[in-house]
Amino acid sequence: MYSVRMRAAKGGAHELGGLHISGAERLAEAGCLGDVAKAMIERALTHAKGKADFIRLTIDEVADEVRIVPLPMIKTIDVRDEADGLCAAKRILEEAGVAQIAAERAIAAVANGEKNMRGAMAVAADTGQRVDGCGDRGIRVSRMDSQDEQALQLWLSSLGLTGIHVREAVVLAAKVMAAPDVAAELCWSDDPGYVAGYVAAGKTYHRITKLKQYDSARGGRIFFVKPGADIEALRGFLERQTVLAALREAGR
Ligand code: WAQ
Ligand code: MG
Repeated sequence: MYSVRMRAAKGGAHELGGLHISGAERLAEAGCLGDVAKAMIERALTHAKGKADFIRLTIDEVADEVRIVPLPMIKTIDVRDEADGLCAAKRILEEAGVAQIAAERAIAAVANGEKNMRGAMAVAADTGQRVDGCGDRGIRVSRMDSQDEQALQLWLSSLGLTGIHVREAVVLAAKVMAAPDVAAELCWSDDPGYVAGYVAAGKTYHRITKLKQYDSARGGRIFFVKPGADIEALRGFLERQTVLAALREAGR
């Protein structure tokens, strides 16, 4: 099996100040690499945020042991507007043990950040202080995929959920929820036309139908980590451990 990762930017490479356009990560057998790579390149060239002028594709064989993790349950919370959505997000975060100040700081960091990151910020669940030390890049979760893509697609469509955003987000959230010391994750897309986001905590992916205004290109991800967490171990798991997310593991 191979890990395939893509990151694309406009105005030059990310590390040279380019604007992040799109990223993707999959696991694939050798025979599927061409198709997976092709789909990723197309995505970078046809993205709503603009046409990438920098595309970095990385493919490497997965040699280490693969961990199977459960997919979360999905619960949709229908909200009127983004203010209601953010209220719902704060409530769920607090139930997950995130301090109010930490939730508010994190939301402000995503909503007002002057530049979108290609990765996620890790912040302390008690204070909201940034703990990852990864700067503009953040922690990029990779080396994950579904264990059975067809089963995942069937399950999502049975819930009325189609489209790539949810599919990718639940797989990512499954890995994040299996990580050591993560209390919760908050995310909303940077795609201007995609306003839904989620809070993942415990075994549940709480979809919130509006977390930002339509047409806004501001989005991001925050991992709330428990006090005393080993950040290097967390980052190692999120960036390097190969993970397959499974329905069966979740008892469904
Ligand atoms: N690792 C860490 N952070 C990431 C990753 C990753 N692999 N991929 C994206 N991010 C961060 C990065 O800061 C992006 O700017 C931000 O998240 C948003 O990424 O159920 O599409 O890929 O309908 O635009 C939520 C689905 C979709 C809600 C979220 O995020 C639903 C989405 P995007
Ligand atoms: Mg995006």
